[in-house]
Amino acid sequence: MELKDRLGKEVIIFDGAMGTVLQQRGLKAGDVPEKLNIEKSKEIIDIHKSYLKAGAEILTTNTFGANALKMEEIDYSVEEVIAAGVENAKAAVMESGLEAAVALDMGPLGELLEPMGSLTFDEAYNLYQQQVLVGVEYGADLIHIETIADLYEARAAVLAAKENSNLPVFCTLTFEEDGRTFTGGSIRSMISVLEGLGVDGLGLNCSLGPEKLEPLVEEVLKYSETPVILQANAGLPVVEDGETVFKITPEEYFKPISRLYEKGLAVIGGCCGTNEDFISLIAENLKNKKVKNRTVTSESLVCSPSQYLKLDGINVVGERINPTGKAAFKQALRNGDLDHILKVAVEEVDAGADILDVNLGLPDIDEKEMMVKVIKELQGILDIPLQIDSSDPEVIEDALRYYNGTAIVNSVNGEMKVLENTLPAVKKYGAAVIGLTMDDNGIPDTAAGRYKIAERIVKKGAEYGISRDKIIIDCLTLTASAQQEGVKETLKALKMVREKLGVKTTLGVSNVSFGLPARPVLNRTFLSMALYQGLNLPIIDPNDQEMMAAVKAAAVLNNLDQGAAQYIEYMAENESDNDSKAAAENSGENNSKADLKTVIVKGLKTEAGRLTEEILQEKDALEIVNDYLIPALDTVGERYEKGEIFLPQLVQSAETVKEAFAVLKAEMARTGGRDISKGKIVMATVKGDVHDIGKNIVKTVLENYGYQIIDLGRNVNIKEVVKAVKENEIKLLGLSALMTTTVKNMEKTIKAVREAAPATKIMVGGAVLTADYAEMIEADYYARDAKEAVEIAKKIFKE
Ligand code: THG
Repeated sequence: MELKDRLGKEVIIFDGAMGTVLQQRGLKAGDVPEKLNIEKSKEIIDIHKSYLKAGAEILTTNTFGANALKMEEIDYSVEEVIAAGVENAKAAVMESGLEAAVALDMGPLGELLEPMGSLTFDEAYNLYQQQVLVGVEYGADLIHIETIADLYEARAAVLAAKENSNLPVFCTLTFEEDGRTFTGGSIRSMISVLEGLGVDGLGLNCSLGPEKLEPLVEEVLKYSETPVILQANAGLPVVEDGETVFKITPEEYFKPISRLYEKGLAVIGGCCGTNEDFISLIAENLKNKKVKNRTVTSESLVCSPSQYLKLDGINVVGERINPTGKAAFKQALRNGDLDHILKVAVEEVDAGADILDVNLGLPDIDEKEMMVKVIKELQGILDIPLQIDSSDPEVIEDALRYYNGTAIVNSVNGEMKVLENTLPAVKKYGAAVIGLTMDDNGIPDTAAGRYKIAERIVKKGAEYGISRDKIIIDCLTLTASAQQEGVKETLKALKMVREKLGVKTTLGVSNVSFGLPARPVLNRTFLSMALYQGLNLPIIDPNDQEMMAAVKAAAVLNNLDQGAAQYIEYMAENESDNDSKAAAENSGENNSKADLKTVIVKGLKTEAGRLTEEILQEKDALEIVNDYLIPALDTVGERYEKGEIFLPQLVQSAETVKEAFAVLKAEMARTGGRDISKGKIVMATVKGDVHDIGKNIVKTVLENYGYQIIDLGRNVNIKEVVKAVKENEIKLLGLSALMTTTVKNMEKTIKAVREAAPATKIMVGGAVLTADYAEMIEADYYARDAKEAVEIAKKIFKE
């Protein structure tokens, strides 16, 4: 049977680690494993063969880092390395006489994507595309994307794989113990996004041992309709005598695997620290076994990377990102003033919106370009799902491509042409879609007529492979002043759709009151009536507290908000918000200074620059740094540590402070005032380690706390570090190492610096480091993350 037919029915055995096995065979820190495809192909073929003998049915090519960014450092091209990689795996299959598929392995690119880093989505896509094309040319049987920590990068890789090949695509992400990826991605968002893109297998790899990953894999098994993959590490690596060792035995490794097999795991292999013994134990027990049936909880949901939203109760869609009737918004769109738009968005989120509708339709702007820009900016500062509102299928397609999550498309209607132009993109990106109950003949007068169109949309959706739980029907609000009898038909149609079609419903509520006085009363009453009929997604202005209160109340009265918990919480928060607003107004104080802090916490860059200039009229630069910038960053750091915000928002706030700093620096240059730098820090990623993502994040954050960073880059020689430390009389040095193999070089660097500059304090960080290990290699401080690095710097540079 073909692999694709067996997938999800019979357990499929993957191979185990390549990198750690190569290290055991003498690969040195800093050596590029992919080079060996060409220089030591026999050794690579040997390792593949050992996995085949152990029972692996899929071999992963030794091409984890074979992308153009990483291959810059070696003498071979991406094409040479991947061609050799695929050929080695094929040769192993041939020589062994066993049957196995060859998976083109693609790992992370090694640089962060926007907004956290500088790599664009398109650049990431192009890098992966290049790998896919070579893999296909040389005959890979499937594409395996693995160890990805950023959902956006996973999306780029999966799209590159699917758009440039017909091969099955597997994708596994790497999670930390808190159930999130390094950039804050959640399990549920991963499932929603990858399943939406139509991958053939999804799951987890690397990071922890199978026992620690067990609850996370259970969550995937509970919610993923797609076959589930696990390739865990042989436990967390520990460093003993400068060597990295994985402590778990094959037997210990297999125990949780066998439990997960009972729960429906479909594809099983190993990651760092595993070898043929691990694979052979799995194969002995599970090869060719039937995948256990599991009940999948299928739910309507939309998501951002860090937050998913179950569409099961009442969820408010904020309508304010929309130029209709708003001169200021139109002007902002024409001027490309994104900050105005972002401010509107932040306000809506603060007011309690669950989803934001994004409509940028103005005849005299390039809607497509603007839509992509706004989406990229919005997803850098917010983490609630978006609703793409456009009548142009091309705008929708691009918006869905660059949106890092599962969005709602607003909208299609019952016209065949519209359905045919829009549904393919909805399906391709796994979005949900709003269907308006109108067609070429307009809006039917009767509820039955609208229901019929709703039925047609659901049917057409099914033809494109869009399931009911991704369809939301809008029975269309009519205006009470002009079509009074139509209002009740809308409500009737809504009830029919809810009860008979069983899909979710939405309505733009405020239409109802056009042309009549006291519109809020009509809006609120209509909203309540619609909620009684089962409206799920009211599109409203969330800043209207009465409307929001009606939504919260209806959730209680419809028995959706058990124990009225959310109602009580909302009312309590609202009261205190209103109190503090009133207090601020009464005190008559100009709020712009308090606002600068908020603006930084929210990540509004242009606004931060503008406010800083304003405050400079009254205060000097250093005061601004100490009174506003630092406290704002402290707040952001605390929220990051609590898991309330994630890496994209942390970096965004740091970048926002950069804008404020730029204004302050310009002012210092003009007036020749005091130096606002809080001290000089040298930073470097140690010799042998080319991974500098972590170091770069820490650098950005430290810079924005006011420290001057002398960045020596990555793979830095010991001598170079010593020289920089001595020449600049450095009080604090930061060293980073991501790989277990380079920690040894970190120790050597520390020794050399100690001899040359005994007064310099050294902090260390990196994925594999622990406080214990930092102490062992005689670093002064261990910085778990950027926030801790700041605490250390504060201690060293006490004023
Ligand atoms: N169904 C679906 N989508 C929709 C609608 C709908 N999208 C657009 C609209 N209707 C809902 N969104 C808005 C957005 C802005 C305004 C109203 C509805 C708005 N209204 C002010 C008014 O009502 O007078 C005008 C300006 C102002 O007060 O600032 O701004 O029905 N699927």
